[in-house]
Amino acid sequence: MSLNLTRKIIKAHLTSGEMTAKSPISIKMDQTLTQDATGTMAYLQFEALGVPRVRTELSVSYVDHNTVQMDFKNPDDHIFLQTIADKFGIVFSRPGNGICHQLHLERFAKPGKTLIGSDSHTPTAGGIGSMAIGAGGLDVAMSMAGHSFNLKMPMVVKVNLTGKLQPWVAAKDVILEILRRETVKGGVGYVYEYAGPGVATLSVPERATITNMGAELGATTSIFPSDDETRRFLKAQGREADWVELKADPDATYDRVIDIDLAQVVPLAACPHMPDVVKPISELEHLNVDQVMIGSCTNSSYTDLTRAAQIIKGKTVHSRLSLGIAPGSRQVLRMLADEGSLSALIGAGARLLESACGPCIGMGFAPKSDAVALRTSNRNFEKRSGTDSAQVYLVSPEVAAVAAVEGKFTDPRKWGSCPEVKMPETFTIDDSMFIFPRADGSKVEIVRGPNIAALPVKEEMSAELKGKALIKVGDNITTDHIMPAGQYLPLRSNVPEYAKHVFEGVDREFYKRAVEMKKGMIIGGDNYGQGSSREHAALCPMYLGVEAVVCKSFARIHLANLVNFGILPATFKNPADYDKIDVGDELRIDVGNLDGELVIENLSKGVKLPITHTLSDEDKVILKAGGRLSFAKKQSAV
Ligand code: MIC
Ligand code: SF4
Repeated sequence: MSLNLTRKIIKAHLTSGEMTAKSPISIKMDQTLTQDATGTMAYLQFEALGVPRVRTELSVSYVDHNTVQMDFKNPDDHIFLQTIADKFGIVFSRPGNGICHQLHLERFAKPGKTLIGSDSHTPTAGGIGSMAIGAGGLDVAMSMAGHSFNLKMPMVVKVNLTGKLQPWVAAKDVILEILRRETVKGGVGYVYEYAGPGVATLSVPERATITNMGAELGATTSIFPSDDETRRFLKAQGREADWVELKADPDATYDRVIDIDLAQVVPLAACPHMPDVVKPISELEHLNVDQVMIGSCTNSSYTDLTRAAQIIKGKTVHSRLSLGIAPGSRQVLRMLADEGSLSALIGAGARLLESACGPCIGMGFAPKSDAVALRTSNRNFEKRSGTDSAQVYLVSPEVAAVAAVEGKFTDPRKWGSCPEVKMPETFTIDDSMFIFPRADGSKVEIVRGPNIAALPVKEEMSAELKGKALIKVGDNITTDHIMPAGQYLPLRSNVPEYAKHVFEGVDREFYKRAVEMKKGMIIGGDNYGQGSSREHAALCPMYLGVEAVVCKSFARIHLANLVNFGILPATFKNPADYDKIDVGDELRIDVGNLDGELVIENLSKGVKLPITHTLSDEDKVILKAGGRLSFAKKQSAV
């Protein structure tokens, strides 16, 4: 039977289940990655599983999110992560080495391999033909311990690329065009598989920009074939031996097809405050710009920054704004320095930021009040930049660089000839900021500073969930709304402290109310929990006594995280019933039989509303046990 690429890789890694759309399957994960903001919790959970050493082909722990060291908390996390990596056989990427997704693409990702990462942009590695999936830290911990990863068999969208990008049009514009058509929830349950003659015209970093932002579609992952271009990239990284050819069978079938003629794509921007609010730059030219940021895991590659350098070389950044640059890795930074591009950027007045996530996650370089900020990153959720009133637009490095000089949105196609940047034949390879683990780590002592708090655990689920509606939110609520990052990132390994900020940006009284009411439920709209993989958006509400989230629909990773932490994820059978619950209403769900018909009873209003779920049999057992960790521990005890 002829197969598309997604089904081929899944088939080669399938450990249980049928490859029928939406049915539960398990796949073996070859590689794992974590970053520091999700990693501390993932490794605490891995430790609790009691496995002496990781059971993957490769596991890497990156430090890239919490690099602003305002006090002991972040450096304490770093040394905890370093020692735990050494003990359990994990490669450790030291702070300063770069952003996890850029680094993984450069040094470790392999075509045809599976990768699970505790970060929603793990699909960046799909640019090299890896089946790379973002998940909560606990799922990554389970994979490190040798367990298969559970998911619903995805449907596959073929993105048929034809033609070639015009000058000044970038890979970023391609994914923005797809977001414009598909929306931030259009990809839930799908893998976006790229095919067609246009694929060969895109370099691996360009492909990775597209697969990276596939996360914004809500997709399970995105993937490109592995072809001669992939081989050239791997060869330039000194890794030609990692190359294998991979493509769909010629008569493979797909669940949907999208056609994109690359030649028709124009420079675009995602406007405040969602990645799918997309407009052509030509319609935004009336807007002055107050800040420009080139970096993040989406557009911080060698070619991205070299092109930006060529655009602004010899000019000065407009007096109205600040330009920040954050090269994605040490490799990128060194090559920029060695080839003179760094000097061109600094000469034009760019402010050099660390090779880390930084401003993308509200860690420094916040815009001024009401600022129009142009960023090459992937998320422009309200308040994420650290400034509540900022208006963040997501654009290509080309558009960003031109705006940095002009001081306003400018269609770059008016700007003369677009600089040509060739992919290097050889990248500067220097792995000295990776620490490779010793063969036997059993004697290594794990260093735990005071910021590493104990793991909270939940008791078994009772047969009846009862409590008040603690909050009622609308559609497309992100995990940034639920569990803000930015200034609170240093609290990631300290749940009791971090939990004080649940829903803070939406409703300042949430924490107080949840503590007073002890138990409760969350009522949500469509695509609840979209965005990041942070499991704290489930773990901290669980810590505050949230027992169920009832909404119109869920984002994939958050749904899995709720199950992992013993919170019932249910959806209204009739979406209009959302209107029949208000904050403060007394609610009840009988969960004695999760296989039967479920209702949420609004005791305050005297109505019974039918609800449903998509839980697998295993999920039901996990929920009953109080979450995946309690379940796994029970299993290993028998
Ligand atoms: C993000 O971009 O929101 C993050 C920070 O990288 C998250 C992970 C986290 O919250 O630590 C993600 O995308 O998963
Ligand atoms: Fe880091 Fe931003 Fe990428 Fe998340 S989206 S991994 S915060 S650079």
